[in-house]
Amino acid sequence: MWAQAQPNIALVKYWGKSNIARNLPAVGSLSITLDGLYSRMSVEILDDPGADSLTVNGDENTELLARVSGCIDLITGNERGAARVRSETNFPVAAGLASSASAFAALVTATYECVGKTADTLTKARIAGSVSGSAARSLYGGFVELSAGVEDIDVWPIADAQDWPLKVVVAVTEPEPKPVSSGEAMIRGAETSPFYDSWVERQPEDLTAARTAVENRDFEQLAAVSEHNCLKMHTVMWTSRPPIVYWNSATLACMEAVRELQKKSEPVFFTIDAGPQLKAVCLPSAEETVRDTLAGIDGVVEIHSSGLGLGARVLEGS
Ligand code: 2P0
Repeated sequence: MWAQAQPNIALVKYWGKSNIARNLPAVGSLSITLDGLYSRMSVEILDDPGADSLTVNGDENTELLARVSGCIDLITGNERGAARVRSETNFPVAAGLASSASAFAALVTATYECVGKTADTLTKARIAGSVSGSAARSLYGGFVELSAGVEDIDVWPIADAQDWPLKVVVAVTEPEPKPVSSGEAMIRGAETSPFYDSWVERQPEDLTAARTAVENRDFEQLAAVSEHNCLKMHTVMWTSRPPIVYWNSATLACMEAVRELQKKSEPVFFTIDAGPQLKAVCLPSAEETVRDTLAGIDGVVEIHSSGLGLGARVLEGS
């Protein structure tokens, strides 16, 4: 039995933790769940205790194993048999493409199914989010908002994928894993960037602007607030000590290309996460032009095009 979840791309970003031990985000966020990329997870729990194992696309993976085991324990308790976990993805992992979001959303869904327990989506989202903050959003499809409470997060969908069928073109400029994990980078930013406090303080106004833009299907407003929020997050990263710069020259060339398309009135904007890949969000009418333009840039090694999709789910009959 397999469960599937897709990555989500935050337009208003999660960056910073209010409680590191519980992995509670310091700010709310707003994202879109993709449909073209996926993580699939299969969980089997043996009768006998022993070491858990994890394979990712057929290869043994020890790096993620502790987080995977801990995540399963949150659902089953730790007095359980050894878990055999298999993961399949159709995109590069740990390279700023939100692979941990889709992986942990799929893992929580697969684990509940495996042990025959039921829970509502918010409960699953909170468990996924306690392991990887962004994973909470991949439990839901379409447009998703997460609010950062003092005790726990709240997550809910604000529009379905088909309500506003945006497209996302991902330009991969470096498929290798990133040098600094987002978790570590966030903690460094909170401790050292002079802009961190104002980042946290100003987040509610960006969330309101983005939510209103989604409600009104106002692409220009969504573009303006998303680019602004992305650049503010990267400002916190750049001004951390030591600095964290995930971009490379191709990332900048992609950004410039998006600016040029905007000058020609193409409905497109960019966002960039904790990695050097650029995500161009556009209306369907611009998808082909955006894809062709980004594919032609030196240093772009892969292009993925995607619509918006559903939240995490069990793949029936698998
Ligand atoms: C986001 N990112 O909102 C932001 C934008 C990256 C940049 O959420 O530490 O891997 O495991 O909770 O979930 C990446 O964060 O971080 C992330 P942890 P996660 O999508």
